[in-house]
Amino acid sequence: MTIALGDIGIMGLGVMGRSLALNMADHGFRVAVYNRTDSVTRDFAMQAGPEQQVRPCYSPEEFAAALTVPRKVMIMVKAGQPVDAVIETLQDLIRPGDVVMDGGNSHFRDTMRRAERLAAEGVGFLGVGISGGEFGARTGPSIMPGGPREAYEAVRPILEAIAARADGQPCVAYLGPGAAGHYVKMVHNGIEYGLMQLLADTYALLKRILGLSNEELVEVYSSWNEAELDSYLVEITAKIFARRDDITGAGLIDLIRGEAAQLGTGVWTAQTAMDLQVPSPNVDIAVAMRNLSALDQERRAAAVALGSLHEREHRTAQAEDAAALLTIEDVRRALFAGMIVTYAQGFAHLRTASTVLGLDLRLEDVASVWRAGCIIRSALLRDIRAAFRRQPELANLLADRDLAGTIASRREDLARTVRAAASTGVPAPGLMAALAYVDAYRADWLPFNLTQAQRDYFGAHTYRRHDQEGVFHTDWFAEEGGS
Ligand code: NBP
Repeated sequence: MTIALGDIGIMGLGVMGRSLALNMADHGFRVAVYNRTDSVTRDFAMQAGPEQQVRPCYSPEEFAAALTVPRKVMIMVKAGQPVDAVIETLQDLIRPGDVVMDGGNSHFRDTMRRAERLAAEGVGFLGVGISGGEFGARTGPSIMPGGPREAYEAVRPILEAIAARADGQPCVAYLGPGAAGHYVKMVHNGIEYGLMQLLADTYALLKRILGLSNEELVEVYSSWNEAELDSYLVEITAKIFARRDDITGAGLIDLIRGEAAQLGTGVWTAQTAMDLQVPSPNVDIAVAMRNLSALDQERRAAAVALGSLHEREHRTAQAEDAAALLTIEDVRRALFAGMIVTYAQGFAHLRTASTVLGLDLRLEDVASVWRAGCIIRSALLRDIRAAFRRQPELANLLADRDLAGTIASRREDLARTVRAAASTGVPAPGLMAALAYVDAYRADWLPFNLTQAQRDYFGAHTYRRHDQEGVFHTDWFAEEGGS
């Protein structure tokens, strides 16, 4: 009996590889699979069952021979050195015209390097960001591919078939050359960090200032998810507060230690934004707060040394007044403003990166791809997409007519919420960063004439003037010496 050759192959049967293979098979594609550890492949083949169009392979040679030519291969292994190891394995088995995709969270600079290496051998290399976790990969992820256009066209029918759908359209689009796909995925994750920080802030305020119970939090976040805040992260937040522990029957959330871990994409987003000189304080603060959350022992010691303002009995009358003024509705409106600001920073980052790194991104397409399937999907992305459709070259979403109107109408809510947080000592750094960003972004005057003067004072770094063209330096010491 001859076995039909695979339409696509997946190397790496971890959480994501397994789910993508089954998703592809569901859509009628024949999938050859290979995993470094054979037992994983065997277990997966048993789980998939004979009716699935999945063909297990137990050597890279068998895997390469099991694919129709030109081959289409998706690497789905841990990012970093494992991706290079897999490419090394494939090197002698693939031919010019084949397409290799890396579906993991690879750093964009690694993707550039790998693309260059494989292009020299006539192999099309696509860096493909995939978001949605295990469930998304199985049922419809958001897919962010970048690389040679012809390589994308070769795999396009498969990616379009397995992607999530929003308004009937697949959440996948060719995003640009080189590492465009992995860059967009990195910024997606940075925005994810920023949004999660905002949600952590709102949880702290609702719990510690307004005293809401877990049951009340379920109701609040569920109702928020019904309107403009409709988003995956708000939805799962409500579900998390509802979850009871399997072992003790208590609310699970209260048993989880508040030490936030991270895998690196948030840090990469903050680092690259710094490199490109794009302000993205909501990503920066989210990374910083995860780091701070891990300093458990230090924070306990500091609570003794500095005193904790969180408990009611330690609050001043003024703090009580600010707390008494805060409403759930304020927090809701502040969160929505914070979300807009966080997306605005992410898209502004992509706008600059596109120019500097030649990614050739259409931000309308990015917003479109993020509408469903991914972790940062939200109803707001429809408005964001509309904004970039109206003005493809929009520098910052805060300058969009509609979104600017929304932010303007929420500024007071954001300020009231931040005021209550500051007065009571409940940290809400995401909301604070968002407010500062809005106020600084719209400011017609900022105090950096002073900064420039200081730089010139101690380092002769020069400055520019309002009243004359050119670059100036003042001999600051002359006056000191003379007086
Ligand atoms: P898993 O941790 O579930 O699986 C890792 C895979 O990498 C296994 O198949 C493992 O093979 C393979 N691997 C390793 Br580790 N080192 C290898 C090497 N040197 N050579 C060959 N194979 C090697 O990962 P995952 O969660 O499926 O994630 C895969 C990629 O997708 C990562 O880049 C991740 O960041 C990204 N991602 C994950 C999610 C998510 O929700 N999990 C979402 C979006 C993106 P073995 O079985 O032989 O050890």
